[in-house]
Amino acid sequence: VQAKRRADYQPPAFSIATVDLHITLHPTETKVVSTLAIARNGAHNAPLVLDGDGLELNAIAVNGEALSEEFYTLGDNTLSINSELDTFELVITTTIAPEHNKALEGLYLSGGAYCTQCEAEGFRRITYFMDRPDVLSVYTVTVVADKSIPMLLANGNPVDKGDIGASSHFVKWHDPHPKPCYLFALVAGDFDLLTDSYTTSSGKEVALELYVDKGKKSQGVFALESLKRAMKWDEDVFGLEYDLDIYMIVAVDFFNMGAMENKGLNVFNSKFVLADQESATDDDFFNVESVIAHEYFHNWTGNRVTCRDWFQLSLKEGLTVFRDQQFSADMTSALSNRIKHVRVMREHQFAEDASAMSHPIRPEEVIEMNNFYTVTVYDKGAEVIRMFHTLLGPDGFRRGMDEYFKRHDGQAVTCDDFISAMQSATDLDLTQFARWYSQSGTPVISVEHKIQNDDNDDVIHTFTLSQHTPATSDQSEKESLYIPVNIEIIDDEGNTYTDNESMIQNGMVILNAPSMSFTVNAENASLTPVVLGNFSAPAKVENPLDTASLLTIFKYAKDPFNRWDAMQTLYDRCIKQIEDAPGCAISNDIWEGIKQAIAQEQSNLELLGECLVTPSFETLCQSRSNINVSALSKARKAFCDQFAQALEQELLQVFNNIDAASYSYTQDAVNQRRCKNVVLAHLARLPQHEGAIVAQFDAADNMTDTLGALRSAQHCNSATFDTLMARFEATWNHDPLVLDKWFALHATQNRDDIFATITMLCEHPQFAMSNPNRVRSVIGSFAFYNSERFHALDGSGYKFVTDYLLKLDAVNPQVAARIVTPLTQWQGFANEHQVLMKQQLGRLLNHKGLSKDVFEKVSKSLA
Ligand code: B3K
Ligand code: ZN
Repeated sequence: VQAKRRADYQPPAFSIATVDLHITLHPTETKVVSTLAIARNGAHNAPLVLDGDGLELNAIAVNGEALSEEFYTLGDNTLSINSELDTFELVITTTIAPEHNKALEGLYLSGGAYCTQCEAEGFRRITYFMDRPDVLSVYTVTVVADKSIPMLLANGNPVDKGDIGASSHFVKWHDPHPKPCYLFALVAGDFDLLTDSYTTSSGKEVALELYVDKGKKSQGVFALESLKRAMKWDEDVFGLEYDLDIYMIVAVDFFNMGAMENKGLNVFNSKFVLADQESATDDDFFNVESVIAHEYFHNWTGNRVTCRDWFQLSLKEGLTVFRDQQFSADMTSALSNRIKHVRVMREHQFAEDASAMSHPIRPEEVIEMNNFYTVTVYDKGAEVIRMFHTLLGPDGFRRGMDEYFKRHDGQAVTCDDFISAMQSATDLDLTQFARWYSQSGTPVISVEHKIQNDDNDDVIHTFTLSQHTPATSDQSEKESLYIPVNIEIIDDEGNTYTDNESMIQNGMVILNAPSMSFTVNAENASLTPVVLGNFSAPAKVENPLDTASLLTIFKYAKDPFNRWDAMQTLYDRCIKQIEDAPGCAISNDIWEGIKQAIAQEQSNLELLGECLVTPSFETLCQSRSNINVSALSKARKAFCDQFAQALEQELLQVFNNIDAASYSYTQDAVNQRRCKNVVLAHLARLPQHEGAIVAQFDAADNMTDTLGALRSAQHCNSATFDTLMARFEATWNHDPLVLDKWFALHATQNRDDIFATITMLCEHPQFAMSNPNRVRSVIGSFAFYNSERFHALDGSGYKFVTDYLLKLDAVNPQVAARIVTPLTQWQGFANEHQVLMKQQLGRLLNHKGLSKDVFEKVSKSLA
């Protein structure tokens, strides 16, 4: 298996101005006739090399004449055309079998509907083509199918339709915008259709169409409203308007990822479209709105300006994630969004950077591109864009974006092109900043605080910030990064201090050397440095503060993120204390401090709710090494139990004070439900509150509260949990998307018969290995979130997942390669764990016929 390297990029030897596809759909014999206008780029005599995968080649013609065999070579995954012509028309006819396509890449059947997924390299599974993002063409697509399939969709605008004989029909589509083939899409099926329209700021009317499974129309309303909000927001904030007459979204049940931004024809995992009060949680609503927006925003950041090669993926993904985050913050709340994204960074991205899969947001080397749709490229990529935004300010950032579109509209470009557009909008020198694109790993910012008396007996506080990025598996040498660090210096009465050197500008210092210092004069005051406000850089912080200082930060810091984070650090410390001395009791001072914090935030349920969440097991792992899973889990559990006992009255009071106004999906109502359910999960650790859980389950008129009750019941005795779960299943058995929540709750239970349970789940009538959502809910939830059972020291969890992956890999390598992730991240765990994990990785590596997706991750992890 050969890796590709970023450094080896070569511009395409040919261009393809137009693509005319004529596709006659059939489950096992779909015929694809592709007519390409080919032109040689420059003077050379290399053959035209086209990519192809799993295609049956039927015919090739050049300029209307069948091409005889001596003029082409058919390789395993290529078709090379040897022509001396500089321009010619190439017609290629191939046959494919969508029904047999279980990898869900290329053209496949999803519950009776045809649909496509071409990013990253799926177009080569439809026809021979230069399957790379820097070949841009204008597409005309004719879709032909039996009349039993009424809706035939492709990119762009419909330009013709009609009957073919008595039983077939066709629709012809034209997309005037040149695009790379990864943005091609075709959908054909029988759907319910929701329609609407949107008038752009320049007065253009756009038809909006949302296609959902029959009977699900009412569950599509929220998605369509979200789309309109996203269209408006992109006009308001970035001056970007939609550019076709029609925008279509199709929801399908079988999908490897969240959604896909195909030009004018987004294809979505139905999980990110369908939502209503009864079946969707507040998180589901949030995700629908944010994914709808994300794919819409790609129309400019991704489609109009696309990537030159796949190493540049963060060019569109990091930027588009940042844009959807800003949108969500504007639609909902900045604080809870920030906390949500920081949790993703700490739980998943930091873990990736600490593993053998560590890579910069612009990777250097790739075997299977689908493996690089990662939290690093996406979420750390978005953090890097956020730093541009922080450094340039909203206006500077907008100027940079305007310049980016002015320079590159209609082009396939690189991350360096983006940086250079941003550079044109600022006097800051971004040269060092650009290292964020090439350097992997999580920088650690250490804070040192020294107190001295000077000659005049003034008290001088010296604060030193230093940065250090530990070596990663892909890079041993690290350089200093350019890090914007939001900072406040406060005393224990909440007064703010300025520094003598004016290093702090607008609440921020720039740490661009191994270390930097500044001083503050303060008489009779104990000062606390409050560092990395709003998570101003994707870094870890080591700031040796005592408990009192953490509580001071909670009380007085201006930055609400820091206030939340101080509580997280406090909890982490307490858990550490119990790890070091199992059985020890957390001191009363701390409980008193937390009680005061709760009292202070009675009216701010948003912050209060988040502050009452204890750090997840996965987050705790990131500040530890040599982890014994059972010891850490036990310590976390012991802390949570003490928490519930010590704070029972305060928690109850919060719970009872939140009055259940009638259901609405508004930020206030979301904050209330969130806070109430967080509190309920704490109370669930005390047997006397079991009644409250059952009562909430009985009374709930929305999925957030139903699921909140079920999650809490995970802490109750198993009979109660089982009863509620059985009731839930009876209600939702018909709806697999809702049942996914039930699957996940079962799979994350810490119980002795967990494997019997999972085996039963896999035999459930609604479960299918061919459906990625189901597999993620059962096997993914177990591997990622059932830490105690997955990491059991008899090796049973690792083996169970491996056994499953061996089967899954033959069906859907992309999903298998995602779920193998926790097994590959053995680095932080104690040796007993490591040995067992590597044993199973070894089994995978030795497996005959292993996909290159899984091979890439497993071989790196064992290297
Ligand atoms: N661009 C797609 C992801 C494609 C995944 C390919 N394996 C979704 C998105 O980020 O918007
Ligand atoms: Zn995206």
